[in-house]
Amino acid sequence: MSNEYGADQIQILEGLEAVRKRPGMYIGTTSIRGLHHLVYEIVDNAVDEALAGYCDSIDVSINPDNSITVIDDGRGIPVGINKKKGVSSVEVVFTVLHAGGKFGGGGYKVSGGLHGVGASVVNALSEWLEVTVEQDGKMYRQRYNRGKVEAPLKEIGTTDRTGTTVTFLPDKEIFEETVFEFATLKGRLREIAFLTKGLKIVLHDKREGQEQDAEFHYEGGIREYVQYLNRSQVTLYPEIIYCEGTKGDVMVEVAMQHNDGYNEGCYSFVNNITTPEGGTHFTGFKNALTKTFNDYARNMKYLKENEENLSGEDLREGLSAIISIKIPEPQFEGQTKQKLGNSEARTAVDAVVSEQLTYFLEQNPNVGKIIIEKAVLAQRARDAARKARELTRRKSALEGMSLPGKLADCSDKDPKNCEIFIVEGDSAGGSAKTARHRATQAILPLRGKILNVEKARLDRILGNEEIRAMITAFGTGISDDFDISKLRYDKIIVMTDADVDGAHIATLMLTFIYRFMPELIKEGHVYLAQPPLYKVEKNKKVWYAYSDEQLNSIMTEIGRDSNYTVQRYKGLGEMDAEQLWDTTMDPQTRTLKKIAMDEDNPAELDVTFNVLMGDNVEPRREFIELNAKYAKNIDIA
Ligand code: TSJ
Repeated sequence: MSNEYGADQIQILEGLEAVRKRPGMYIGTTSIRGLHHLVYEIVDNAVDEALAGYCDSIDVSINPDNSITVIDDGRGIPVGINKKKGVSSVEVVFTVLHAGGKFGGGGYKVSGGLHGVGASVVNALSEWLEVTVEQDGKMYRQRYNRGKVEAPLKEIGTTDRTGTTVTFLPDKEIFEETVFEFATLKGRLREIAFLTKGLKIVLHDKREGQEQDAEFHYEGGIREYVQYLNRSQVTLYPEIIYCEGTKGDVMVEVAMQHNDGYNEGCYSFVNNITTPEGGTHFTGFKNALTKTFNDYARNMKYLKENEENLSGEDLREGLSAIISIKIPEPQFEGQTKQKLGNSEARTAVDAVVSEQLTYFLEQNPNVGKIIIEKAVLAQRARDAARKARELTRRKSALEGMSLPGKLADCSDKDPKNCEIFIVEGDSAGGSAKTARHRATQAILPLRGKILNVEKARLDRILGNEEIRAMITAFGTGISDDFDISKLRYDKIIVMTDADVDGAHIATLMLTFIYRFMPELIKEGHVYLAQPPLYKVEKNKKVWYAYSDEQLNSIMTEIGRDSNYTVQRYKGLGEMDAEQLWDTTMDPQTRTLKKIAMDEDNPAELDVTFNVLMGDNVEPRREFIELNAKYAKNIDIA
């Protein structure tokens, strides 16, 4: 029977052609984020097999040619002929849009939201893709090129295992970038492993010279996730509060624990996908938490009748929590389609958390007391902060936003042309003021180490002079008052010494920006300046080296035996204005690192900052990792 050019096949080709024409409609973006989404999409299919109870382990490899291989030990995609389409179910999965999991029977298909668009989308956007199925002692294989079938699924041998293996090479015609980042994949795979208790996920980087592996396997699931979030914090009690239950079609799982810090670290997920904007499930959690703790505080007489209720914010100060639900048909709302809309999710989470948290508090009154005491302190501090803030707001309104005295502002009034250098130390600030291009470059020198915002409450943070100087210079306001349209500079460039202290100061500044103005980072306005480490001179010619490797190659170039000098820069202050301009500030020749963040894994980034700034860790090594992960070299020249 040969119906290769039947109506179905023509429709399929048109479908995949549409994906190639408008990839953004299917994966959101063709940037590196979209590239990583291809991996998540394939992995999600294997995770569904794990959720159905048939798969224990998933193995992901970045191959030397930058293709990706995903292997699971599930049942294998069904190989039989699909009656409706007249081809194998495997071929249906890879060629029909939205086909994933809709064949066969039973099973609890939960992929949704941004992912779950189907393996066919990955296929359409890959130069080639190869699938191998091992099932009932036999091995089957099929290959595709840019979504087009090479030949029908073929039996190629025997096997004693079962599972599915998919290898694909993202299409260079489609993606702006085709080099995968190990750290990004690692972060998301760790997250999936936390959210899917018992599932083992291994990641291999097989690219030459950067071979490495990571393995994730959490029998405790989201309980271990909360421990991980609090790993560099001082926790207020050893227990992880855990609630689990199903209401109607909604499966609810919540884990939480307070630390002695001031940040709220609550992350919600729907079908394993992060919902940074929350939604009904998160609202249900917050409602249950606030009501249960207030009822408890009144019953236990921690709150007197004339005292105000504790607010949700007070109760969530220092709280690390994971809210994970599984729902058959998630509805996403809002501009970015990241906010859950299903009202049954709110009632389900509210019911499960209210019931089980009440029970937990009855069983653990000592924990209840600690949490209420923390919230009462938070309530008092919040009142003080509100007053401090109103004061600064009124002040800035009265003074018409007077700029900080130390700021050497630029003269150009169009923010698009302007940049501000936040400079460590008064002496480097002085050189920078001399060196700068006055029309477009502003300089704000900061004295010494700025306040660590991870270790202070809002009232103290807003009382800090260096921080207030940054807030007024940027012009945007902070937190709820933040307004990006008021940004006074297109680029905010943090310029510190190229040593451990400088890295620490840069991290303090980035932490402040991240906590109070995260949109600046999301929108790509924040950069790190890259001062040189060495100056090499020979016969009045000068070279600058920004790394040890670069120094080595310069030395090789000029010959080590000849007459030269090498100067190691210890700080910005050792450069005169001209050198600072030439090496670090001149837009024509400098290199900047843009600070970026992985929006698919906000929890990881939050935790990176509190690990960096916490007491328990030596920050330098992690800071270098942070740079490697979130900062990209961009040459402006
Ligand atoms: F979709 C895919 F190709 F991207 C993909 C699917 C990739 C990988 C790595 C794994 C999988 C996959 C699919 N693993 N396991 C499955 N399972 C099924 O497709 C399956 C097997 C049996 C039955 C059944 O009802 O008997 C149903 C399903 C959905």
